[in-house]
Amino acid sequence: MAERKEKFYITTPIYYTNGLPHIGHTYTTVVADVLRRYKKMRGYEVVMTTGTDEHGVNVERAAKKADIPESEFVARMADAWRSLWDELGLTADEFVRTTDLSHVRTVQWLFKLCKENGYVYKGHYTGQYCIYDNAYVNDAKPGDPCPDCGRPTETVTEENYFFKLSAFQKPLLDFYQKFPNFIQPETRKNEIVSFVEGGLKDLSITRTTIRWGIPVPGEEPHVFYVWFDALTAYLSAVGGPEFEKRGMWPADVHLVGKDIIRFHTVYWPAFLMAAMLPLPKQVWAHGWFLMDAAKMSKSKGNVVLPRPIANMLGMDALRYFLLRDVVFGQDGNFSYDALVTRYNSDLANGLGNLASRTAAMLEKNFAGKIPKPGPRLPQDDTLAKEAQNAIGEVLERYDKFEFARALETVWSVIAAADKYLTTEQPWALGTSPDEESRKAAILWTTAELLRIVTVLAHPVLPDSTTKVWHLLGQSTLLGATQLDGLRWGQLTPGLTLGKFQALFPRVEKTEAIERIESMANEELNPTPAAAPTPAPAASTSAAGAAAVPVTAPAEKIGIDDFSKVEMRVGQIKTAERIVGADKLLKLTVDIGSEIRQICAGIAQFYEPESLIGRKVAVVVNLAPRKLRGVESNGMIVAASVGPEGRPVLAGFHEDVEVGARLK
Ligand code: ME8
Repeated sequence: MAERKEKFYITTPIYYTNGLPHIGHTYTTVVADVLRRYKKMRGYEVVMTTGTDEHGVNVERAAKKADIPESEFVARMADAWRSLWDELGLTADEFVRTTDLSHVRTVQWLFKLCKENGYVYKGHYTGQYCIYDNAYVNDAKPGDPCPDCGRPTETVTEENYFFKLSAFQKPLLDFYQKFPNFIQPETRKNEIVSFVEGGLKDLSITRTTIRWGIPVPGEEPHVFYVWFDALTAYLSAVGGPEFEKRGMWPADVHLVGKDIIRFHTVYWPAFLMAAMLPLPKQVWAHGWFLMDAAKMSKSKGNVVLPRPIANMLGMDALRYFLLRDVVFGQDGNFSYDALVTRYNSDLANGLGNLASRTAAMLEKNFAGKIPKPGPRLPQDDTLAKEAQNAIGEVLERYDKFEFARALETVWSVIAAADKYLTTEQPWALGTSPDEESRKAAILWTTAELLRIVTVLAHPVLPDSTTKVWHLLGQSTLLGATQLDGLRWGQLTPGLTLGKFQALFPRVEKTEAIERIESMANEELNPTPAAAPTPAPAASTSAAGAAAVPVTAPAEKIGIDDFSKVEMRVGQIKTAERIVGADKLLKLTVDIGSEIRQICAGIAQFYEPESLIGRKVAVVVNLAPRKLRGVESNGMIVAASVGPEGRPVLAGFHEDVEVGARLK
């Protein structure tokens, strides 16, 4: 029987459902995804989990405001979180919802174990509570603000079940000492150790003032207090009471933001110690992404959204920026300017340019095949050594969660290759046998370096490296490549290059930022006119309009209504594709009185060049709007054909004058 691989279990926090993911949540989830891919490439059996934290007062209030039952409210929110993660390629192996029955059972089971072992008792508690952060504020007096969010705390007195946290001061301190890597980074560890040394108070773990929570069996109206409920999700995700069967618990790393480190390094191990269950191996607390020096938060309204960035620059670009620009563990400022600068310099000019140059030279000189290298010169060996050394260095850095430094090393190899090409100038060599042989050595060396870089960068840039992998003629699954077997010299001569696919088209900074911001604005303040993904409707429609499936005959309208729509004959002057919007073409259209810029959702069916000069029907009095961040001033009319709604532009069989009105 094959031996079971060593396991690695990674978690992200389970996120609150009172809003949608911003860059901060995306950061933690991206890091988890990078680790998941990396550990697989190191031969581990990996499970990564995320999920939603769905109980508590905030949800009760939000559901009431939305006038829907709590269960429906959280179901919608959980769907939205899950589908955004899917869209961004951040699909976890398990997605836990705290309203899942399996989770409910796990929480009740954990409570029973803690109670049976004598660590739970009933008492009364009065304290200042922040309902936004779901936490009592220790030592706060009535009227004091919450130190985290600054909003007023509320005085709460109630009968609670208490957890004897005070009994765990010494066991926790011993544990931190025995496992010095449990809390990362080191600075956070010192903080937690002094907090625990300062003494621990018992903790209220049930509430009677909240309805929307997991019931304490036989003790209604007690429901579990959020942290006892939420933290247990890590165990529910991998089997709950039957965790041994699945073999994934304990977690190898809980990834969290520094805001919730105390819950993870004090409460959580104490609960598990009380229940005599295995403890997680590590809690890694990263810093915050700040916007204008303040923590990004939904309540402050200073959030950056991931989707517009992914739409404009690609998800790989966002992943790269998040990991490259900030030292993992420290706070970092988010700026679109820095994002786009990195994109152009490191991705478009760096990796993208090296891949396209190499492919073009191989195409031209070796009919699109990897050549057999001629005799090596010392400079080839120097580059080879640099790439080979980078392998060990990058793995070490990934292992230490030094993502920025790992990428820095990979990019130093890319820079060395650029320099090598500039010095060796393969394009200046002629066609004599010696020169051909030298060319082969140079281009094989460059392609081999590109292969190494591709494998090393894969955990961070999964999509673009997969394209480069196929470009290099590799037929294996890149994500299954084992990093431990990666060596210089494994690129087989004779392989035929795959199709070149654009990786990171250069973008103009101001325009890119404007479009990202505009898309974010559309997402935060949706208007019916601003359809996020234009798709043709199921009947005659305007290309570029939102899909409105026609299920019943349209309501009859009078001529007055019809005459409100001003349609004119237009002639397309220019047409181009839009970076970051696969379905849209940007057109300029002469409508007689002026030239208009109009976006049309026809890019998958019409080549831009084929449209120049074509006469089309244009709705000219439609309010201007932005599609994928590009201004569109009017709408081109098209029929929508077949099940996939292929747009067919409406046109004229006789010559018509530009600007003529359609009636
Ligand atoms: O705390 N910068 O959920 P939450 C970096 N449900 N990371 C950030 C961030 C920022 N500006 N904002 C949020 C909860 N995060 C609880 C957790 S776990 C058992 C229960 C990330 O929706 C970071 O990982 O407030 C932080 O810890 C988490 O989102 C908080 O998410």
